[in-house]
Amino acid sequence: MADLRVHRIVGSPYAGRVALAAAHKHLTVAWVDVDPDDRRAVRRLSGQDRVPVAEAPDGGPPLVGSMAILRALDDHWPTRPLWPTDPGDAALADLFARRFDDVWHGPAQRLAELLAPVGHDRDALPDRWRRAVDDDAARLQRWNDRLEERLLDADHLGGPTFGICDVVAHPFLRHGALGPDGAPGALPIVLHRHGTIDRAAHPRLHAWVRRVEDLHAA
Ligand SMILES: N[C@@H](CCC(=O)N[C@@H](CS)C(=O)NCC(=O)O)C(=O)O
Repeated sequence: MADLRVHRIVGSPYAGRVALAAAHKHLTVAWVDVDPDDRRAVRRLSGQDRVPVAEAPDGGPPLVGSMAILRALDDHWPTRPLWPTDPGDAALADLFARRFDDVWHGPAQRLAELLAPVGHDRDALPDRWRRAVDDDAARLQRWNDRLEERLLDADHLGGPTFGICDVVAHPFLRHGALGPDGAPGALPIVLHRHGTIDRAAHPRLHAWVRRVEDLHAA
């Protein structure tokens, strides 16, 4: 029997966070694949439509959203922790995790909403929206530059060891280095084309994507 039962949409980076954390902790997950167009079972289980949703390991109410699931994983299986043990470092890691979705996923989601309807052809957009695309693409590249700087003196985004910052960021950033990789939807395409992590421009970030990928595959 698996350690954890998680409802997900296949290819979702939020479910990817749970998969990565489980791999790190050597836990097994029974995945329940949700049809994006039919959320009735998720609603019955959790009272809302979004996934991932995990059935709580202690028999409590279901855990809704990647961060709630990751926190519960760390509480229930503290070996190979995700959050740093030092409270100050843990607070900074929390801040990173909470802000990541705003500063990184935000621009990528806006790009996906603008570009998917025109087949990812920026030039098919009116002037004003082309400028918005260029601004958000530049934002993603600036964040890649910052993360590259972060890795100048650390192997992982939160410090010397693998942890929650890597878990939060990797499922999104991996597409910048590895391509859409068969994941459905517009987001992976956008992350690949506009959040590109080029080996020459971002060598440390590129190597970090590979390192974390290998951990997941192990
Ligand atoms: N903040 C949530 C976001 C989850 C999320 O947006 N999930 C998407 C699938 S990738 C979803 O279920 N969207 C449903 C909707 O937008 O109605 C998390 O960290 O898990």
